[in-house]
Amino acid sequence: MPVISRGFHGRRSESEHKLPPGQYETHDFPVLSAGPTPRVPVDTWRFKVRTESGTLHEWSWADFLALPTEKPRVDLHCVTKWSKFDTRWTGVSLDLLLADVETSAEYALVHSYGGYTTNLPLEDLLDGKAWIVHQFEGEELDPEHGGPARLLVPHLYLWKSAKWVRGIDMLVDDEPGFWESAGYHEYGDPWREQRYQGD
Ligand SMILES: Nc1nc2c(c(=O)[nH]1)N[C@H]1C(S)=C(S)[C@@H](COP(=O)(O)O)O[C@H]1N2
Ligand SMILES: [Mo]
Repeated sequence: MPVISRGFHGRRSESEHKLPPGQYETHDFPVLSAGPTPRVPVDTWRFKVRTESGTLHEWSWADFLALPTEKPRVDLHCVTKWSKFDTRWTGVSLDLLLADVETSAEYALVHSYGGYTTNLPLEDLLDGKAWIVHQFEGEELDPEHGGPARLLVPHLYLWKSAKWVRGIDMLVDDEPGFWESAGYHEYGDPWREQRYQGD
């Protein structure tokens, strides 16, 4: 184990402080998709929350657009080691979307159009930590980046931010999603470098 870190010898730049261990900064916006980009017309788009008792809460695109928005400015951290600082989004907080959802479940399984899934503790979607976003840098979200709408959970590695989101199931028992079943960490905190199972 090295006892002297590189940062010890000089002042760290502002952006180095924002970089979790093992990450580098990029100014690009890479596209990482496990399959083809689904094209989801907004007139058939639905966002559905299902509780552990089977109660369904459903939003059409018009319902979704009628909700008050927030404009999170956040840093993104991908498990493939790029980080992108100060990205600007527009969307609806999960606090608002889940406000009337009665559940005692502790886990969420997020579903996307195209079949992708990812799991996380329900509390990681609450308290101002997660949004369903439909704009990036003031423009409609590109299909490649998850348009018409994606989940944004910036405090976890970006694979948790499901693109083309279509719903969230509340689960009493945790269930791994797509990458979590393939050996990625079940939680994925970039600051603790939780890339793979056992990290
Ligand atoms: N539906 C869906 N969401 C997804 C993915 C995917 O393959 N399908 N890839 C994840 C991964 S691994 C990353 S790093 C980010 C990439 O988002 P971007 O393509 O907008 O950079 O989306 C995440 N969300
Ligand atoms: Mo990723």
